[in-house]
Amino acid sequence: MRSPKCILVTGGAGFIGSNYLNRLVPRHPEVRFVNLDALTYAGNLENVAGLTDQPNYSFELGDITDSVLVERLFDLYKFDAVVHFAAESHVDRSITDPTTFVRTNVDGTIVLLQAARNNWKAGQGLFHHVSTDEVFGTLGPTGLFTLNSPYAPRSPYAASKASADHLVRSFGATYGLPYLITNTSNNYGPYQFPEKLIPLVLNNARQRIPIPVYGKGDNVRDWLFVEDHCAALEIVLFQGSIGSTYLIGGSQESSNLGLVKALLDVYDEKTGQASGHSQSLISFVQDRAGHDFRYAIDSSETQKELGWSPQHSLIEGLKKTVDWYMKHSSWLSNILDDSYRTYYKSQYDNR
Ligand code: NAD
Ligand code: TDX
Repeated sequence: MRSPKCILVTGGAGFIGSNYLNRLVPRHPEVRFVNLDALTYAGNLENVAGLTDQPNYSFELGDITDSVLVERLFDLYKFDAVVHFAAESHVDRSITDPTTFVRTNVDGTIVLLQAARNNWKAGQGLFHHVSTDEVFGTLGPTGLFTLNSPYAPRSPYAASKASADHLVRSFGATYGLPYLITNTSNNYGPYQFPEKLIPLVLNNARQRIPIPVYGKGDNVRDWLFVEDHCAALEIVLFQGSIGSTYLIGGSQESSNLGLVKALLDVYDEKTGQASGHSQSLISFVQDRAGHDFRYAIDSSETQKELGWSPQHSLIEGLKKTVDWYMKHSSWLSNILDDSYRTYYKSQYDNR
């Protein structure tokens, strides 16, 4: 069991990073957590508002591509670990603006790696890089991503994350940087920005506007409730074997259409509507360019080594998610500003 004293957590005001901090900060009072986040459209201080009074938590506003800032923070806090969530994370945005993805996901990662290299002797410190199963590309109707799957990213987002994974491993081999990499399937749950499928469906259902399903809705994703993901990341941080890659998935596959229908059933039930009431909002729209057909991940080795397994079935996770969004309608309303409306129009008008 390792015992880091001061951890730089990047992107901790985003969806997964905030769920991670909300879980770990109160559970590990002996560890100081410093959340470095640029508060892009996806970052939101409301997500970590409950942590501001915690003595072992601080927030630093800043960009991971700013090497002067990152070096200053290493100097100030003497980090002995980095947990790296910060990224541009939405595939559709990477299709319209790939350059921003390379800047944050590749350039930002190397700035952090260089700071770790400059501040830690070989074999010291820990760099935990949080990555995605999209680096492995797309699957056909059968089979699973495994640790032997070749890298074959197909979207600019996936390519930028794959580059970051390679850079992390190269720093391990070249400079002796102790690292861990986790590649995870689609997350969902509290605090997810309503550009991703599940919160977008809930937001549109709430507003009674069309729910866009790409193509025929037959693409498949493996869904993981974010609390289960964060539980795995916590074990990886304290117990993961240096130089290892852990695949983390929910083993809860669904076609997009099946998922949207199941989610709307939960939504209708919880809002007291007749069964099937919201299904008429489903609208099939032009497919995503280069749309990966299927993701599914074999996390059996991770489960065996870490003694972790996902605790939520898809339906349980969807129920908790709907409850959360219903209780936090002001969180959602605060996000639905002009920039969201502009984004939504650019993605979905005339699609
Ligand atoms: P998100 O988009 O919700 O949050 C990203 C956070 O990073 C935001 O708080 C944002 O302000 C911050 N950020 C962006 N650019 C930054 C910069 N240049 N400097 C500092 N901060 C910056 O993302 P998420 O869904 O929480 O994903 C977190 C990580 O997990 C990402 O690395 C993503 O690739 C990975 N991941 C996500 C999923 C998923 O389903 N969401 C699945 C697997 C892996
Ligand atoms: O409006 C939509 N309609 C639709 O049919 C949206 C936003 C999505 N989709 C489809 C595309 C995908 O097949 O739903 C599926 C899920 O889409 P997203 O929520 O955008 O996620 P995905 O593209 O699968 O990528 C996600 O999982 C892996 C995250 O965004 C990544 O950050 C993560 O690495």
